[in-house]
Amino acid sequence: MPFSLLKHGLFGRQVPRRIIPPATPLKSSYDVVIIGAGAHGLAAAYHLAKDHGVTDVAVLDKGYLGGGNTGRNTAIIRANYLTPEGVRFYAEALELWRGLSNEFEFNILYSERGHLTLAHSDSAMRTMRWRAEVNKHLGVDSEVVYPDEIERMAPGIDISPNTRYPILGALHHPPGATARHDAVAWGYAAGASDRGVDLHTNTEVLDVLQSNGRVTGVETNRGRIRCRQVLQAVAGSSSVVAAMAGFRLPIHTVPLQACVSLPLKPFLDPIIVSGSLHTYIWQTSRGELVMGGATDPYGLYASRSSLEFKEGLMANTLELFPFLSEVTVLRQWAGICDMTPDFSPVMGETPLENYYIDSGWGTWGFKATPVCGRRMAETLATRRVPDILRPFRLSRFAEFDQVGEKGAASVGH
Ligand code: PYC
Repeated sequence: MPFSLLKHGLFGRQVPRRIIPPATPLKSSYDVVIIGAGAHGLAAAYHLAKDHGVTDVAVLDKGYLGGGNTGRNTAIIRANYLTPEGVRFYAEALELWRGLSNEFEFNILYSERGHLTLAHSDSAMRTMRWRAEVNKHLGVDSEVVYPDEIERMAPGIDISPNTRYPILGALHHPPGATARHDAVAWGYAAGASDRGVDLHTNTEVLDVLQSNGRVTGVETNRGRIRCRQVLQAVAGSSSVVAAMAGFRLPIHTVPLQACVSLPLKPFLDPIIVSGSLHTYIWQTSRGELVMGGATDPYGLYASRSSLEFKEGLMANTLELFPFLSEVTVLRQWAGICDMTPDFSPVMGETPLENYYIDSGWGTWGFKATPVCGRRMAETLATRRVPDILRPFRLSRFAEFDQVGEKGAASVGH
């Protein structure tokens, strides 16, 4: 809980605070242009200003603040990855998540509820043991648990051995959490704007300008902007914008659908994931069930929903929680995922000098927001890629040095 909330509660005085920043005029030049006003771009702007005093920054977005994947993900936070590079990176994110409400003086509804990744086969159990050991080695709390314990944590789950995919065990990750995704974007936006960053919505980048292999600015639907550095943070459109900058990314782009039910009486604390059943589910503080499954099996830049997805997801979810059969689905939507071959992100330098990327976030981008913002800001401000980001460099694909995280994806692919 933010300390300010406690203070206002005790003293009964609360000064109203403007969360969404006011519009500012678009200047013809900035030190830094950030393309994409999702949570990652806004977090980078916030840290540039707060940690490095770099405030001549414009964040541009073709739509509204947090209107892309930031507002379309299912808000799950965890650090129970498979590779040491991945675990180290997401562990830093967890540390930052815990302090964010206080830092913003604004409640992002961060809720540590635990995360269970179910295993339905011997090989899945082996992967869970592997992940638990790598996690613990790096100080991340994860342990393998067995069906009785799973049933205690998730009452109503079917642990009987007679199902299509009996539950043999799970990776239990107590720090697994959720947060209000819009609030995260608003918190970073307000913090960046308070420190002098300009946020320009409805401002679409149409081209990236360059000279002698170096970025010099961007062309937008509102005119040309000159700048010294650019950060591209446009989940779902990474290849399209990179093409404007003149390079290719090893990314294919697919939709990921999700849905939410009408509210139910609270019964489920942890986040439950089943890779074999292609389903994950958690319950919000209002009682709704947030559910999702596998990515759509075709490349597409559209965010429409399908009945086929909903039918498949419900059939699989009911195998885990048969008593939910009368629950009504309230709303369904999709986000657009930039998938990399090794299921790890691409961050850092590009073939175009002073043009940096924060991309390849597939189905795991929200949880990385704070660390990504902090470390991408550091990269731009110091012009040096920090060690924690180095494994995720674009050149790793040409160097045959991939960071294989498919075994830790919560979503079927
Ligand atoms: O990686 O935890 C995850 C996740 C959950 C839903 C989509 N991705």
